[in-house]
Amino acid sequence: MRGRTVTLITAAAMVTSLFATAPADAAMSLGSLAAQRGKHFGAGIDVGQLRDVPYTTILDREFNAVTPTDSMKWDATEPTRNQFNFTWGDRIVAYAQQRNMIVRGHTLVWHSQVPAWTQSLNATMLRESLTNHVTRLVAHYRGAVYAWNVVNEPLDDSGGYRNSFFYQRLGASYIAESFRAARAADPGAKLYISESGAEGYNAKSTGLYNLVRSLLAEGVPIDGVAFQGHVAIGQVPPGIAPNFQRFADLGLDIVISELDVRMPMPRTAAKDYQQATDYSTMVRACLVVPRCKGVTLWTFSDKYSQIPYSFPGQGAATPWDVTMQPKPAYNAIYTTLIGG
Ligand code: G2I
Repeated sequence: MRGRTVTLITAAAMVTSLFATAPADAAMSLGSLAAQRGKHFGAGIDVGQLRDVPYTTILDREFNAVTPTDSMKWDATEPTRNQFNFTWGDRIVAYAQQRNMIVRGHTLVWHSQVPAWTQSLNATMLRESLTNHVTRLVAHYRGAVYAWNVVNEPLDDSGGYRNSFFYQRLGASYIAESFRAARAADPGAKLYISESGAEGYNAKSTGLYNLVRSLLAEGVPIDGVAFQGHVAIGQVPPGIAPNFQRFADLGLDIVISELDVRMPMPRTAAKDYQQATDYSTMVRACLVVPRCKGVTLWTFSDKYSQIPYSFPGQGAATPWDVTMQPKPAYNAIYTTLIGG
C-alpha cells in the first residue's frame, strides 16, 4: 500500500485519506479488499453496458459480484404469460461466470416493472402466475444465481404492507408463497427480502423486522435481508449497524444491495466530500456486522445511474463520473475497506 498504512493514522490523516485522488495500491481493488474481509463488492449492471470498454475495464478490475438492474425483472423475463425470455439474464450470468463474479438475482416479485398481462388476472390466475414465474426463473438459474431478491419492497413507509396489486388481490400470503416456490426451485440459492428506506431505525425497518420474524416463525424459507441503500448526501440515517444487527440476530444474512448517494446537481467539491463520507459510513456499517455479506453499487458510474431519471434535478450519485474518472467517494470506499 504505497505510502499509506491504516493502523497508525490519526483521525486527521483519515480525513486526508478520504480525499486522496489516486488509488493506494493498483494491485488492490474494491472486490479484493472486500473479499479479504469475507464480503463481496458488487455492481448493478445491465447488458447494454457490457459493450462499453472503459466501463467494463473498471467493472472487471474492481468488482467480484454483479446484479442485473433490469434484465431479470418480470417484464423482461416473462413479457407474455408463460413465455420466458432469458437471453439478457443469461448474458449477465455468462459474463459473471467468465470472471468468477457471483450473481445476485433481482428481482422475482415487485409491484413495478411487471408486464401488463398480470393486471388482468383474477386472484387464482395471479397466484398461479406468481408461483410459475418464481419457479421458472429460479429453476433456470439454479446453481448460477447465488442469491435472489425474492420479494422487493413489500412495505410502505409506515411499516405496513404496501398496497400493491399483489397485496390487493392475494393478501400478504403472496410473500410466503414466493419464498416457498423459490426454495423448491433451487434449495441452494440464498433467498432475500429486499426493502428501501429501512437502513436505519424507523417505522419501516421495524415493520420489516416484525414481518421477517413472523415469516421465520412460520417456517418460511428466508435467508437474508437486502437493504437497498439509496441515500441522499448528508442524510445517511444514524444507527444502521445496530439496525442490521437486530436482523442478523434473527439468524439472517444482510446485504446492502443498491447503494448510491445522490446529490442535487450540479456537483461541487463540497458535495463530493460529503458524498465520500456518506459512502464510507454505509460501507462501514456492512463491515462491522459480521453477517453482512457485501455491498452492491447501483450503479458504479454516473453514466448509467438511474438517479437523474428517478429524482429529476439530482445525480452524480456514484463513485465514478460519466467519463469513468473516480471521485473522492471511490477513495473513501477503498480506505474504508482497508480498515479505516
Ligand atoms: O428505482 C431504483 C431502484 C429501486 N429499487 C429496485 C430497483 O430495481 C430500482 O432500480 C431501477 C433500475 O436501476 C432502473 O434501470 O429500476 C428502475 C425502474 O423503476 C429502472 O428504470 C429504468 C427505466 O425503466 C428506464 O426508462 C431509464 O432509462 O431506468 C433507466 C435509467 O437508468
